[in-house]
Amino acid sequence: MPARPSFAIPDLRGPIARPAGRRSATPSLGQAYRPVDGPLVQAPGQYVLGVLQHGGDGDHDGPGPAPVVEVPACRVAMPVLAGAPGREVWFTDQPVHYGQRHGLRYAYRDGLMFGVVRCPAGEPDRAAHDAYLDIVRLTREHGTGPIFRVWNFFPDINGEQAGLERYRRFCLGRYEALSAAGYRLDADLPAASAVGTHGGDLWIAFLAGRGIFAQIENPRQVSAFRYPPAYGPRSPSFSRAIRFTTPRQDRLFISGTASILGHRSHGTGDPALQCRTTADNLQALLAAAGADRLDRLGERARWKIYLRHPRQLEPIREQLGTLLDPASPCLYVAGDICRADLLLEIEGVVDL
Ligand code: 3EB
Repeated sequence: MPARPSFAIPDLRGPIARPAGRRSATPSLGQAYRPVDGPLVQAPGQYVLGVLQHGGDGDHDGPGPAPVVEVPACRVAMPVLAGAPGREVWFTDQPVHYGQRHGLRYAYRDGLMFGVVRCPAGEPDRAAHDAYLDIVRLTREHGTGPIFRVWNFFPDINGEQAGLERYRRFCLGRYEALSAAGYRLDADLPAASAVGTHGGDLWIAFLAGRGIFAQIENPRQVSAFRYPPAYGPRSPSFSRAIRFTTPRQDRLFISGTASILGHRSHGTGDPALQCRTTADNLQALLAAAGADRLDRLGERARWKIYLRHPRQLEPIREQLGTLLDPASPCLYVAGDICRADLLLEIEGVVDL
């Protein structure tokens, strides 16, 4: 296994947040699952930051054209299975500036940024490395705060490439980039999801902003950034959850959460046990954040559930129906979890 990547690593050390000249309160941040064939926002006074669009069946971009040309949109080949509509929209309450730079598309307003990068997925280590450096560069140029939420999508995530699983290659490139950029690899890490698609490019979407950040780890799980080397030459660079507080709101961004206890996968081959363990893990994380119980969050929580085997949808959906609050919107999509023995993963946003 290569302990070092084959590419040169520039020195990008510097402050995580470089304040812009003019400082104003970070705008509000909203999220909703919206129909693919409808308008992006529900109400006047909502301005779209970006879109995560699921759908498609191996087609590179999913169904239909990009939502609106200038809106940063991640369009991943990840079929929508059930529940809420398959277009996740992030919006704010102030008009935003849309731009393109370093191969990224982004929306920016007063310290808050949503951006999307797309690049060929042939070498996930190199792609992740370059993409993360570009993201850090862009956020620093704009004086946003740190990256606090990231979604990583690419095909054949469990495939082996020159003796190393593609997910582990991805982790290697991400780690080296964030480390070169001066991120502390146990303290400054965003909440994240990393899920395999059914084809197409590597897509990364991110949110960065100014505010107060609290890293929340899961008492039932070894922090991913401390996983032992048996899981790959560089550990996965993410926090279990980030609490993002601004004068306007208080929100918990929950990383993709799966059936892992300590650092080990639990319930291999047993979807019911993996469901229960995942829900218990979410419950422990919510408790650590001082949030309400999983089954009482109502519309304050929105969940996305990634399923490795679409044929397991019905039993899993039935079981999660008893563990999650039925009033919390849930979107079920097909995606490969980044450990071959995991069958599902759940991410979420909770308003505190
Ligand atoms: C885990 O807990 C399951 O590499 O960004 C979940 C969320 C997982 C994010 C990532 C990986 C990532 O290790 C996998």
